[in-house]
Amino acid sequence: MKSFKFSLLTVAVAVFCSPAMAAHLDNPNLLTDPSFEGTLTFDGPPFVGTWEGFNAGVSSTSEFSTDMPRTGAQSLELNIGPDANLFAGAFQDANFGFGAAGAMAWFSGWHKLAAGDSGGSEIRIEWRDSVANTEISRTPNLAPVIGSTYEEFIVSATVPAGANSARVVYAIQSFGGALNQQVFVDDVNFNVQGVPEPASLAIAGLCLVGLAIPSRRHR
Ligand SMILES: [Ca+2]
Ligand SMILES: [Ca+2]
Repeated sequence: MKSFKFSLLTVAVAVFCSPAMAAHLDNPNLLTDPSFEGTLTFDGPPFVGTWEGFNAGVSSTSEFSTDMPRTGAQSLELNIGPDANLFAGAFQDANFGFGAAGAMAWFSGWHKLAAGDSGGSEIRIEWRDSVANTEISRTPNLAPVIGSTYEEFIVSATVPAGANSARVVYAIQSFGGALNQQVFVDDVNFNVQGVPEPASLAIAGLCLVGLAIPSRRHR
């Protein structure tokens, strides 16, 4: 009877703590305004707490628009006109603190092309030291083919030593030749495994205690 109770406890702890909490969306989202419902800024640093837009100027735009939200009232809308060497995008810095080296991190979201358009995008994480204001390294660009209905993208990476901040970047460009492209992005998420909200610390502690008890009994 005792071992049966411990089996149930083990199962309950395992289901609650391991697979579910390892999934990327179960870690707290470290981005501000992940659904692009606020205002896109073009005013330089700081880049924490708001989205910063950038574009090539002529025939290129970055904006929060109400044309194609996936959720809420707005999404990020990026446009480049029918010329080569144009670009448009947005980024935000998310600070997660020093000491996370080796932890898994994810930048995910949803995107779609305007019907009839073609071309891809460039999605990446730039790892930074926010104190020294330097870039440590960056992930290769994720360059998915985008469909005309909202699909999820995920850039997954390991936090490098020396980084305490991530600059998440979403951009479109026509450096390879003329495009006429309109892309919508919504519901983005950046999280680092093991960087919880304060409220999550109590749950993590319970998981450690729960997993420790049955393993000692089985010896
Ligand atoms: Ca939205
Ligand atoms: Ca700004």
